[in-house]
Parts: sequence; C-alpha cells; structure tokens
Amino acid sequence: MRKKNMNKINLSGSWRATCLDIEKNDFKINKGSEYPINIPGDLHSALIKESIIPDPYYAKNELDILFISRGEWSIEREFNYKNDGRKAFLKLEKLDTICTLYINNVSVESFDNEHQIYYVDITKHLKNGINKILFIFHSSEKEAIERSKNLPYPIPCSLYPNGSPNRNLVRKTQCNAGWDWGPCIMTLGLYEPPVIFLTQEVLFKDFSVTLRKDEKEWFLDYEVYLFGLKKGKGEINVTLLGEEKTIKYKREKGDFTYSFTLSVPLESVKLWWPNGMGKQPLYETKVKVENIEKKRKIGFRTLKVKNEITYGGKELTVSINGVDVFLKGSNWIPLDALVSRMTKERYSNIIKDMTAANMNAIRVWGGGWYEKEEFYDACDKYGILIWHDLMFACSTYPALSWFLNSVEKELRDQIRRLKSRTSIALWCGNNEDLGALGWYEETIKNKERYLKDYEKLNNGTVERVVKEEDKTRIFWPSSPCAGPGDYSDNWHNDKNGDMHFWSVWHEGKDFDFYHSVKPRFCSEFGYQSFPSPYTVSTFCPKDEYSLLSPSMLHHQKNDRGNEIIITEFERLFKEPKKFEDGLYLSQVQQALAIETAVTYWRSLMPYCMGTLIWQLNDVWPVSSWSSIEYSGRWKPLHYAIKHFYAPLCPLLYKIDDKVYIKAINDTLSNKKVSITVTISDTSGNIIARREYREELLSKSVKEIETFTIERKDAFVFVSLDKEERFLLFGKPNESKIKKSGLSIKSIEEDKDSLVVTLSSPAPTFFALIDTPHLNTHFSDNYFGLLPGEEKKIRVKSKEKGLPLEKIKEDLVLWDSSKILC
Ligand code: BMA
Repeated sequence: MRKKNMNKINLSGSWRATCLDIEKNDFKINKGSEYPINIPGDLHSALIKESIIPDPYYAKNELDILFISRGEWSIEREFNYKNDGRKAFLKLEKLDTICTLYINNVSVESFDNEHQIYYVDITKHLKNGINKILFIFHSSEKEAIERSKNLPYPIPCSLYPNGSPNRNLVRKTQCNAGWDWGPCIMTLGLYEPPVIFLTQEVLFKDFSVTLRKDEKEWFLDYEVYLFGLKKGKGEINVTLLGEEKTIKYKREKGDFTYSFTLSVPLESVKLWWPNGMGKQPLYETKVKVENIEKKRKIGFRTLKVKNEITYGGKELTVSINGVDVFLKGSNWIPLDALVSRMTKERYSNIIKDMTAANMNAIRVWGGGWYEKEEFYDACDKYGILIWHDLMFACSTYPALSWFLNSVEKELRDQIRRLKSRTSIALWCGNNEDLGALGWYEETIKNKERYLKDYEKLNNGTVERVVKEEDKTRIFWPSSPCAGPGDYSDNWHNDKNGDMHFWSVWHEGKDFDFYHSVKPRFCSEFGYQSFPSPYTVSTFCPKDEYSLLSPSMLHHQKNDRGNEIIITEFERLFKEPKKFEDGLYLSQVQQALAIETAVTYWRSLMPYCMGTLIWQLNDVWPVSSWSSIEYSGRWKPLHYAIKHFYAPLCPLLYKIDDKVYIKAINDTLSNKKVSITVTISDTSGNIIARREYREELLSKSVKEIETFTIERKDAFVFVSLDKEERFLLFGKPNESKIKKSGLSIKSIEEDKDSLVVTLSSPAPTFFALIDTPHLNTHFSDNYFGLLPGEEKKIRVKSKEKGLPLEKIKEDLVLWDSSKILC
C-alpha cells in the first residue's frame, strides 16, 4: 500500500508472465500458459525457477530452449494508485527489448532499445484503486529478421554457432545472439526496478558530476537532468563533503539541464588512485529536487589519455594525477548470460579477484551492455580503470535515420548515467567494426558504401554525441585504432594506438610469436583453455567425460577451438591420455601463452603502456579465453597474472637462443631488491647461481642479465624478493623433464583454511594443486619448484560450510611430468 505523499511507487516484485504465442515444444508451454516471474528479472530464469525448462547451461540444453524467445510473451502485475493531482512518470531501464507498454489495457508506448532509459508519462492512463501494468514482448529475433527484409541493401554481421540472425539490427546486448564463447539466449524481461515517480512541478531524472582542478581547488561541474511540467522557479539541494547548499534555479518546460559548479580546496580531500598506486577514497554527493534525492560517490583524480607522438608513433597512455599508468588488465564480457543471475556479490567478488591479481584496468567490451551500477561501484571502490566501449561489435550497422536516432538517445542516456564514474578512463566507439569491413562478401565488394555508413554512425552520431555529452574524456574511435581522428586500419599496427593481437590463437602461431610485435598498447590477445574439472562437473554428464564428447563440444563455441588446443598439446607437451590431464594441460598452456606475451610487453614499458588480456570472465561454463571460470574459480592463468602483473617482479623471456632477465618496478617509489638467478638442468644439477642487490627506479625496467642458451634440457629460476618465475630453455617436450615426485609434506588446519606444504626431489614445472570436485581457492598456484625447496599454499573453500576434512580428501597435485614422463 502506498503511503500518503510518497514520491515513488516501486513496481519490483512478483509479476505474471503469460505465453501469447509459441512454437510447438516438449515443455508443455502453450498459448495461455502462465508463470510467476520476479521483476527485475528475465523470463528464462523465471521458467527455470518453476522447473518448466531445464538449465540451459547444462549439457546441450541450450538448443532445446531456443524456441522461448521466438514466442510472444506478456509480463504484467497490478498495483494500487490514488490520484492526488500529481503527474506520474514510469521509469524503465534495461528493458529487453521489443515491447509495448499497456496500462489498464490501453496501449501507451512501444520500445525497441535495451540501452535507452525511458520516462513515460502515464498519468492519464491511471485510475484510483487497482491498476494493471502489462508489457507485450515481441521476439527480438523475429523483429531483426523482419527489419533485414526492409533494408535497402544487406547489413552483414558475424554469426556464431546456432546464433540468432541479424543481431545488429536490434539495439540489444549483442552477445545474447551467441558468441564464440557464449550461448544464444535471446533473453527478454525488465532488468531494473520499474518505478513510478510522482511529481507536481518537475521530474528529477538524474544528475552527473565531473571534475576540473587548478592549483588551489577542485571544481565539480554538476548537471541536473530535469523535465519541467511548467515554467517557474525551484530549488535544488546539494550536499558535498557533508555541507548542504540550496541553489535556486529557473524551471523550464520540458526536458532541460540545469548546470552549476561547486568547488572545494585541494587539501580538503584525498586523491583517488588506481589499484596498486594508492587508495580509493570516495566522497558522497547528494542532489535533491522536490523530495527526490539521488546520490553519487566520486573520487578526486585528474585523468588524461595521451595520444602524442612518442618514439616515432602515437602512444596510448593513461595518466592519473599526472602519473602515467601502465594498464594491467583484462577484457570484460557480461557477468552472466541470464540477467537474474547477476548479483551484487558476484560483481564485487570478481572485481576483487582482479585486484588480488594486481590488475588495475578493465575493458568493457562492445558486444555486451552498459553495465549495472554494481559493476561501476566495484571498479570505483577497488581502483579498476575502465576502458569503455560503446555497444557495437564485430559487425556492420545501419546508417538509416531510425537507427541513428535510436543510438543517439541511447548514448545520451548512458553517458549522462555513467560520466560521473571516477574509474571510466575513455569512451571507445566500438569493437573491431572497422576491421569487420574486411570480413564479409558484401563489404569487401562494396567497401566504400559500408565505410560511408560506418562513418555516419561512428563519427556522425557516436563521436558527436559522446563529445557533446562528456567534455572530460577522449573519444577513441574504435578498438583497435591509432587514436582520435585516425581511421587507418590499425589491426596489426604495433607503432600506434591500441592493437588486437590474435596471431597466436586464431592463426596458430607459436607462443614466441608474441615477441614479434612491440605494441604501444595491446587491448586484446588471448588463449583458450578447457574449464577445470570442477567447472566441467557443473555442466557435463559423468558419462561424457572426454574432451570431444557432445556436451564438451557444445561448450566450445569457437569452431577451431579444440583443434588449436589439442594441436598445441602435441607441439609443446604430449597428447594426454586422461580426460582430467587434458583439462589441466590446456589451462597450463593458456597461462604459458599469456605469460609469454605480457612478460615481454611489460618489459617494453614505457614504449608499451598497457596490456588487456582477452578475457576475464565467462557468461556460462565453457571452454574459453577467460582467466576466471563461470564458477568463480581461478584458472592457472589468473594465478599467473597475479605474478606477472606484480608491481615488482622478474621478467623472463627468450628470443632465439638468448635469455633475457629483467626486473620491473611500476610502483611510485624506488625499491631495493634481492634477486637470485639459478640456472639448472632439468635433472636438478645446478649449473650456476648468481645473486644481485639492485635498486629499481620507480616506473622502470632494468636489465639484470642476458645469456645464450647452451642446452635445451635446462632452465632458469629467478626470485626477486617474494616473486618467483621460471623459464625452460627448450619446449617442455624437448627439455627432458624428469618425474618430479611432487608431494604433500604436511597439511595443517588454520582457522577456515588448510595450509599445505609441498616439496619435490626433482625440479617441478607447471605445478597445480586442485580439488577437482569442490570449489576452492588457493593462495598460489601454477608454480615451479626447485628440488628440496618448500612451497606453502593456503587452501580455502569457496562454498560456504564445506568441511576442511572434505577438502583434504579431495586434494590432487599435478605437474607437467605427469604428461611427459
Ligand atoms: C576478439 C573479441 C571477441 C571475441 C574474441 C575471441 O576480437 O572482440 O569478438 O570473442 O576476439 O575470438
């Protein structure tokens, strides 16, 4: 029941979904079938909850439920309302996607862009007492197909296994249509609380605040986005650093923005820094208009993205508070294929997992969506800088006015929503759309036409709107590209801007091929692995435990994925006999590939100023390039990242027959470190050991030593304070690796975790500790061990209430000698 003088009615909660039209199916879903659905939420999750359809992530279930989104559905509820003379505006955000709103059976408005934020005046449709709100959702897939028939010429896009066609014609999360790591689940639903705002004079939609600075003060530029019901005068209350101010403003009729600036002395706030460079203090500011109050948290920092000519090419350097930051990060895809499964806790955990692995940056990739507030909250809180693509990827897009207009409103809505975010470093036009002009028959034949359309959308609309809406950030035209104003093909250009380097994965080149380029900034490079045994157990029936079983194949969406992984087994190691060995080995290969790339590219700092690994996360359990599995489990790669992104660490790489040992310090102060270089043969006979005391200057890379490889059955092991890395001189399968004898020396219980001590009589390479049937986290993993040395690893459960005894029983050890000996 609504209390008197309430300013809003939140319609979250229990709604009803009704099937209006559906293909014949095995799940007894018929025209008229009705199910409860929680809003905010998606239809698929509601049907899973009611046990109407099976979980699409298990086995090949995805294929059985494709029909759901080809149907027509309504979602409705009743609510109480009493007219007190105020106007009623319904706010709809993350409305997915093609639908019409009905109030009390009268059609009010239709929508077709998931990324827009709508305020609908529903006053005249409401009555005293019980009202009905209903949305009819049409199939996005069918709408896209219909639209494709009415185009003046084809607008091609990339399609993935059992993908939904023409995804590029509907403004909906592009990867819902399937991707080379994602299922095709064309979700529908409402993903933010639908709220009715009641107001007399003005509708307070939102506000933003951005920063400027001089020698004495920070200036906070506020923009308050309002819709005036009538002209007049009004008041805005602002609170900043605990102080409240009242600002008088002139109210206009219709949409208008009221801007004002507040200032605070520099010394009254502390600076916000990216992870690893300092703290992330956030200060709350509140704006209140006509009893509606909104809050934002801001961090005080200066931001500059530099694209100057340095070292003979155009750099891409992010500078925070005047300090150049090497971006150590990864690429982000949506948290889940089903929106109802995205929880605040999961967002926060995964961003914390980034900081635990010494990362400071993430790229919100253009095939996903403008994220939920929880994502940006976590990035601001933990110091993760965001490279923000706008939501266009791997496709051509229409340059027709209906499409451009829709995009224009989407961008204004999203940039106003997001531009106050401390962590957002830049806006980028799209993912690989310029490159995509070379991918399709139509675009190759008629490049000029499609290039013109590309420019109309990307420059004429996207760039223009971004620049109008946000004066504090640069617009990076596309990823990859050379920089603002440069539209040359930058695909494999390591001299300028950002590059995507896929030759090792997609073209099957050797890992050493990562040394063939010197990127200024590499915003995508990746290597796939199978999921861990634990994650496999969550989707694969037991009788399908083999790498090429139907369920395993179904959970591999990159058509050549398995072939590439398995070829690499032979090339570097040996084909594993057991299923689980294949899973582990694929994860080891992945870590090795990415470590090879990053180690070298970090050693090029400041020529290279960023590496963003493809990809951080998964939307479902799948074979993919991710470093963290859908289950939240860290792959060996994520443990490796923690070491090779460490602020102070050794960098080991070999080019031809030369081994290079360098040390990096990307902290803000000079550091004195101890370095030990041990060269040994793979039987464990020490060939040489050298000790160094070095001073590493802040933000620099220092050469420690370089030597020529004389035999392939040897390796170097380097420790720099607590960081340890090893490098085999030959490929693992030509290094004469011996049985390691790695074993557990002791296990002790310590509060909520186990402390496991490991050692081995022979050198151990690529060692893993795991619990294949449980979800556990290890303080360290994916390591090498010298004979006689000890490694202590803390093991913790990710599942609540899992007894330590059970974890102990489940522990397994693995290293490359299992495969090679
Ligand atoms: C990149 C991305 C994605 C894709 C990945 C792996 O180029 O932009 O489109 O998932 O490659 O193929």
